[in-house]
Amino acid sequence: MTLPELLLISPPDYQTREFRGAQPLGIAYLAAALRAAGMAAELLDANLGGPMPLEQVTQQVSRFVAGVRQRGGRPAVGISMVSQVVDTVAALAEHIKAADPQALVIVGGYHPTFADREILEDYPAIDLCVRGEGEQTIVELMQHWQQAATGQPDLSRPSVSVPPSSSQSPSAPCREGVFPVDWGHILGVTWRQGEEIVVNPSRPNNTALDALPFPARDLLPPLQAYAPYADTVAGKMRLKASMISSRGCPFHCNFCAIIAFYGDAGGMAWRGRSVDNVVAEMVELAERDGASHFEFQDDNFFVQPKRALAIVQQYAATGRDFSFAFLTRPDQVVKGERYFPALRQAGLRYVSVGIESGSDASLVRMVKQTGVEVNRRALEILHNNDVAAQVEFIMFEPGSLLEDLQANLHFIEQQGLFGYFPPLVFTCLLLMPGTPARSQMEQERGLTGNIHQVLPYDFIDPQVTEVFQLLNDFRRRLGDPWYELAFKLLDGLPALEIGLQQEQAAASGSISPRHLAQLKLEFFALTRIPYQLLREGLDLVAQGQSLAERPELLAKAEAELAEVSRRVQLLLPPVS
Ligand code: B12
Ligand code: SF4
Repeated sequence: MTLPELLLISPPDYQTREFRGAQPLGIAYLAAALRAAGMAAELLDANLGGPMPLEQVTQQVSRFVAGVRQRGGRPAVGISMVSQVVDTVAALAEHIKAADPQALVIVGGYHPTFADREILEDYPAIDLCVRGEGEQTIVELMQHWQQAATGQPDLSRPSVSVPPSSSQSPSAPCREGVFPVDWGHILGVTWRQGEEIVVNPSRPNNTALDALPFPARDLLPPLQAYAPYADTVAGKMRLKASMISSRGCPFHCNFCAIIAFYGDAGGMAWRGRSVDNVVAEMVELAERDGASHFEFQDDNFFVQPKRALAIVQQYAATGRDFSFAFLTRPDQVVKGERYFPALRQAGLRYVSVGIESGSDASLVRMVKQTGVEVNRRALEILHNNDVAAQVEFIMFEPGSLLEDLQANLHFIEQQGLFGYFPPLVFTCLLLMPGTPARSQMEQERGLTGNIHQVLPYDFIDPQVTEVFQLLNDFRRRLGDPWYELAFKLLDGLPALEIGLQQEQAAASGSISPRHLAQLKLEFFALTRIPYQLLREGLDLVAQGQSLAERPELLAKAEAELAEVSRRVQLLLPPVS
């Protein structure tokens, strides 16, 4: 195996408050593919334990680049890029080029798939964009990079070159100062040829997912370094492993980037790994890494309920103790109702379910192809089967009217979600690059904006704007202390509960059940605050009052936050 010449980075995300950290599987899949092809890579997860300061990331990158140079190699750095981290990645790329102008800077993932040309136009420090799935592309890129650097013939290069999709002249060296390489034969790559940007044809979606090596998790920090799952059903903390058992989704929600991500390459929208292949990875994760909670991060794990059940039942047949969770849609929960008793029996603890709205009109506008009644049934089925629902919600969307907000809040109240954390009331449809909603707003409203940013829009109903503003003010003024306390309790309570269960088993009760019950009530008192604010704001606006003239609403929320914080401080010491 050659020495590592490539550093793959999952860059720090300073924007997303709810970002809690999990092993970044994208770069781990790339490293595994490289390893299978006889090449090595180093991985850097810059979100472990919170976003790493940029200075620290650049120090690590500088060390890597200098190390490769010392060995006489030519460094390359690959960075994952969702639309949230464009500025950070641009700064990082500039740093890399400043340290070594001939280092190769590659970006891949969602944003480069939708904004490849614009990235190369706007960020000269980035050399290449990889569109779509990256395993085969990164292998071909690194083979070609190494061959080009050493002057050896490139064996990965096809004898007949693939016709480019955009107009371009035959291969010519890259612009000055950058090591000249012709990338014209590699599918799924957008690159610079002199002053021209060349968009190579897309790489078809991988339909043989079983052939992919399992993600190279050994190159990432161990599972112990990430937040565990507090399984209060089994009364134990479990090491949690994320997994991807399938790719793509056959639906078309207009706020989702999945379709454009895989659609660019054409081919099947949804592709699943075989049951045997998924179970083999679970066994490896259990044996090598000690995982006993599996979170299936597939876009939509429940497209084939029979397959989903077969995976967990086959794994259960190995005799291992485990729990699991997955992401899906409410209509699939309803269609797959009969599978839930067996899924629960196998260890299902929670399902992340795309409820999105309590308003049928909003659901239609978001092309969700569900309905409020389906949403209600899905939550009922989960509840009846003792499976927790992780609710995905979009409180505000471009077409929201006051009545849609009323319907949303009514649904939240009816379903016992008043106080749900992370807060449903702050959620807003983001016109992210690659989403049909963004293209629709560009066409219908003539909106234009920087592709590297979420496209701003106005609500059509000015009363909705007023309510939105009130919640934004809450987040701006009180967000930091409110989130800090909420996360402290969210993380602490299940651990305390398990501690209590275990201590009771050992007949020594240093944690009082009364304290725990009080803390749970305080958590609820805390998380209700923004919901209550929305309720009061909505009622006033519906009565025709202006929220700009009601500063006491926020003052009341602030006082409640201070009061809950004070009570929590009094409760925490005896149990911490
Ligand atoms: C798990 C997950 C998370 C986790 C992240 C955990 C982690 N450490 O990775 C959490 C819950 C924290 C999260 C948060 C957010 N997420 Co998220 N998330 C996902 C999810 C469900 C799975 C990601 C995954 O592991 N995929 C599997 C791997 C194998 O695929 P991959 O990462 O895309 O990598 C492949 C290619 O993209 C490519 N590639 C990727 N990086 C690179 C780099 C190079 C150099 C190359 C060559 C190739 C390459 O090759 C890889 C292998 O084929 C995806 C949807 C999905 N199923 O993909 C959404 C998704 C990525 N998330 C999305 C969003 C919007 C967010 C948030 C902004 C949500 C929010 N508003 O808070 C935040 C952003 C945080 C952040 N900076 O990532 C969007 C991205 C859309 C966009 N335009 O960027 C997606 C697509 C969901 C969607 N339906 O739209 N997310
Ligand atoms: S069901 Fe989920 S993954 Fe599928 S298109 Fe809708 S939001 Fe995207």
